[in-house]
Amino acid sequence: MSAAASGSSPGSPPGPPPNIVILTGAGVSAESGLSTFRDPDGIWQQVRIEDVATPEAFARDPARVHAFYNARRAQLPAAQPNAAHHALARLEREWPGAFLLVTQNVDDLHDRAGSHPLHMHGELRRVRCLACGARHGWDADLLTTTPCPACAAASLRPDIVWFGEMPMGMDRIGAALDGCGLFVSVGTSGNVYPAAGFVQEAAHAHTVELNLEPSAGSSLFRETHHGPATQVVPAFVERLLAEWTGAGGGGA
Ligand code: BJW
Repeated sequence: MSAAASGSSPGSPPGPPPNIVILTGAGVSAESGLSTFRDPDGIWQQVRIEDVATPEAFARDPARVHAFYNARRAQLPAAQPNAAHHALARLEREWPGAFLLVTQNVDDLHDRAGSHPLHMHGELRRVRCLACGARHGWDADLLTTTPCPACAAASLRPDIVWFGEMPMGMDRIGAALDGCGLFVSVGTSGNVYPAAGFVQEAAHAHTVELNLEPSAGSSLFRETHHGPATQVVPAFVERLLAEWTGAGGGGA
């Protein structure tokens, strides 16, 4: 967002910094080696949503669902945060206004880069007990026989939001969208709701899409930059910080 776009004249102070909401999707982790969902080599080309990502699939064949998430959890240690994750962590650290990073991703790469994301679709490294409701950090494989550390029932499920389930943190996200002056969507195809509707909820704000290619809702954004996340995100963050804080220069 340029000072001109915010309403101030060239050369004048840009005014108070806008509150920011960033939404990320699988594209931000693609260059870290984690597959996206809907690209030609994406996860939904290998497995059917109906077999692994619905409550009905888990009720029908929990071992199949556990195997899918065990395999994805096991990929995490070898994946490293990339320049886009690091740039967003820097923005969170240095931004003088309110800032919320909302991610649809269930990986932990934002967290490992130093961000404090709201994981609206859950986390691979957490499980939840259907018997007692307790949540636990989890790095091992999960089996249908694994006992809950709190109540010992063999009723654990991945702490993931499947189709038909309510995403997490919706009240906090709604309030942040209402109060934001800048909404930025990074690496998401805009196919899955409610996240795909955030750009319309933030229509009062300056809205920016950073994605490899135009997303399903690209025309809804006021500003778009297309290219790999490791290039377009650091460049965007650099410009934003330089404009609003004078702190360009690529601090890590
Ligand atoms: C790059 C790049 C690079 C590549 N650099 N970019 C009919 C109409 C409207 C809605 C519905 C409907 N029928 C059902 C619904 C609701 C449903 C839904 O949206 N369905 C649609 C498919 C139509 N949604 C739900 O059920 C949600 N719950 C819900 O709606 O509750 C009710 C409610 C109502 C009102 C308010 C609030 C709630 C739950 C959705 C759960 C989604 N779960 C998944 C799987 C679980 C997690 C997991 O296993 O990992 O979450 S689906 C999957 O898609 C995953 C992702 O988080 C999500 C989004 O995918 P994402 O991140 O956009 O990935 P891709 O692959 O689609 O796109 C990647 C992008 O990156 C592409 O654009 C590439 O170009 C780009 N890219 N490389 C930059 N290097």
